[in-house]
Amino acid sequence: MTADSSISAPGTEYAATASEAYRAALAVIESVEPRIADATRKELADQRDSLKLIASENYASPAVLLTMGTWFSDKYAEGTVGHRFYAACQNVDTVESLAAEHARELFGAPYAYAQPHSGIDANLVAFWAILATRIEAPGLAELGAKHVNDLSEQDWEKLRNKLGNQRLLGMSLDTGGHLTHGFRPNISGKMFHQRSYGTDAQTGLIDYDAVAAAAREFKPLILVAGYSAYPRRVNFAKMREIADEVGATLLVDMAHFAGLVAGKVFTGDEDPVPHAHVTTTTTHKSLRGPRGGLVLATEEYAPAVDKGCPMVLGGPLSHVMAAKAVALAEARQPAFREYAQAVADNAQSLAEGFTKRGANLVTGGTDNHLVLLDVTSFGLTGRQAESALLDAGVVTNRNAVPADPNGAWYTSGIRFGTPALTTRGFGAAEFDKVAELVVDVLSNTQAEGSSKAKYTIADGVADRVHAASAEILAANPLYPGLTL
Ligand code: DSN
Repeated sequence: MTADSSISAPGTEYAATASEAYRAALAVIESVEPRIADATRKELADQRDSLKLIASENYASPAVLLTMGTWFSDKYAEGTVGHRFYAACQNVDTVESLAAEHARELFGAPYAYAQPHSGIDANLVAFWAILATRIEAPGLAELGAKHVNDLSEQDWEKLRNKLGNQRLLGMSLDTGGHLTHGFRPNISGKMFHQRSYGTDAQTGLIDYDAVAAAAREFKPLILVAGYSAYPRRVNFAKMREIADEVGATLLVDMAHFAGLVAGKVFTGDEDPVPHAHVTTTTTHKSLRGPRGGLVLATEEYAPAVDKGCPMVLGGPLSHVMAAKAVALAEARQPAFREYAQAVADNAQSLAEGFTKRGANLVTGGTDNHLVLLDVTSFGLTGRQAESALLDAGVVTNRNAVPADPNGAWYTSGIRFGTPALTTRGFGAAEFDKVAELVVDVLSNTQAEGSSKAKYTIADGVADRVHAASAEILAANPLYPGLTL
């Protein structure tokens, strides 16, 4: 199946009105700090002129972007809908209720929490909601207390030690897991005793028997599924079976692929929401909303998630919650399903484009929105490949591959994602061309001596690739009709 390159960018129908709004906004900013107005114009020009292939980025619609620039930014609203620590939150209540309602309807979740400011915040809320439900609440009941403030210093210290002495099993960073899934440099690795499951050394795929064996041995309180750089789908029904067998809570972090869940590309066992106890996501990646986070939960965990503020969060970003509501409303439109399917189809096309040109992909391909290219066959590190591609106007990010000999800084891989360019209207043919351009750059780039960072690109290659990509970018404009 190939993508339909007629998928139209959101906001085209009101581009003239959005242009007026942006021109007015930039004129106002110009009068106060012209350098910010300049940088804002330049950012749009740069995004318009480059091949954005960062798997975690997208282009939100003008409606979503404009929603963030309002007076909701000025309002404090700690607490939750109808139960705030501040007065005059009636309009924030409307916004937060709508964001949650759209999220519940879109994902078929019993409960949604729209306050997290980011993915890490969403995961922190989830961790503490699970700890509150499974450790704190029974601990209080055992001590005959209703609230932590009713405990003696000694009892509170015991309970605190218990809360800080729990186990978490998640996917390893080098096989595609995320920093917040228990890695020591991140707070998740400091809060929990952590262990990782990886992927099969031959196939690169998750080995569910190995995950089950690790879970039986380690007995985690929380089993985390989800990834940032694994180019394959996950069977969440199997993950839930494993969690149930060892008494773990299944937390799925769908930050990367929420758009494919919303667009019904991932259904049945591949849809995490009916299987997970708690599901977290960002809203700005394949979901194409504002930068932010979201937590979905079963009835069991909902009351604790609803206390995300004050448990973990401060005042919610009400202007961003409003933009989440707008983006989620967009994602409920039939056009979003076409978009999500095109994201997945385009990733196939990109992967096939690489493979037929002899490039080496982790797991041999993809069945989600991302492709992980092992660049060692080009004699390069990920760092060198990322920089050379950027010189040619191709924006990607370097990424570790499983058991990466070059570590997490230099890496041996480049991660590519299709959500952003699919929003611009790229289809299968354009993604095949992207593969050709990437291979052109990498096969004409040489590492300098033993350096893991320095490189040389053959003369004329960057210009050739710039020119070829300018043609496809012009045929698929970003924000068509939007003029500043
Ligand atoms: N920074 C995100 C990504 O690129 O995958 C994850 O936090």
